[in-house]
Amino acid sequence: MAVELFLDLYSPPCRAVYIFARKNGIPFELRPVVLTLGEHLKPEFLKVNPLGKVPALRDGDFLLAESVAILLYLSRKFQTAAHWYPTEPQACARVDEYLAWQHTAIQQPAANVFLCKCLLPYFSGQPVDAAKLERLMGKLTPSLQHLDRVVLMAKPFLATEQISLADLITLVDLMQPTAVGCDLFRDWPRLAAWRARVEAALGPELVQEAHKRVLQLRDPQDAPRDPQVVQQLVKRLQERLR
Ligand SMILES: N[C@@H](CCC(=O)N[C@@H](CS)C(=O)NCC(=O)O)C(=O)O
Repeated sequence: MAVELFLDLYSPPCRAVYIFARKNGIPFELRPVVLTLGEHLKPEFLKVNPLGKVPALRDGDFLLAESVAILLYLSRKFQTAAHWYPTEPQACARVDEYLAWQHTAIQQPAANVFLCKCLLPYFSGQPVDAAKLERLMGKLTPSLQHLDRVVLMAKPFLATEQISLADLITLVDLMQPTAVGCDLFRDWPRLAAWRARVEAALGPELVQEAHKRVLQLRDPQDAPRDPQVVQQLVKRLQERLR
C-alpha cells in the first residue's frame, strides 16, 4: 500500500509535505483531516497522531508526525534528488542547521500571526486583537531581517546554492500570514526575489494548487456547526496565543 499522508492544505507544514510528494512523484494516498471541523481531535486521528496535529504519515504500521521528520523520511525512502537534502556532510549540516532554526524562528511566529489575524477571530466571534497581532508580528521581524540581510546576501537559497527542504518549508510558512493580508515579503526585497526563485523551481502551478485553500478562504467556510467543537478550537487557539 502507498504511504498515507494525513493533511489539511490550510496548514503550512502539510503543504510542504504535499508539494514535496507531488514534485518528486512519490505515490501517496491523501487522507484529508479538516482542522476547521476539529477532525484532528477525533479519536480515529488521535490513533495516528496522539498530539492531534497534522501533518502525519502512515506507512504500513509505521506512524510518523512532524513535517521535518516526514520530509526526511520521504526523501530517504524514495531517494529524491540530492539537492533537497544533500549527502555531502557539510551541505547536509547546513540544511539540518536551518531546519532546526526555522521551527521557533519562522514556523511558530508565522503561524501565530495567521491564527491571531484569522482563525481566532473567526471562531471566537471577537475582533482581531490589534496589540497582540503587532506583538506577534514583532516576533517574526528579526528572523525576516536575518534572512533578507544576512542569509540571502550570501546565497540564492536558504541553506545551500540550490533549492532544499529549507526553502520549501519556509515558503509555505511565510505564505500563511501573507494570505490573510500581512504581506511578509513587501519590506524585504531579497526575500521577495527568493520567493520568486523558489516558486519557479517548484513550479508555479503546483505552488498555486497547494495554496488555493488558504488563499481563497479568508473565512473558513467549512467551519464546524457543533458549538462544543468550536469551544474546543477556541480554547486551543487562546492557549497557544497567550
Ligand atoms: N511542528 C509541527 C507543527 C504541526 C502543527 O502545529 N500543525 C497544526 C496545523 S499547522 C495543527 O495541526 N494544529 C491543530 C491544533 O493544534 O489544534 C510540524 O512541523 O509538523
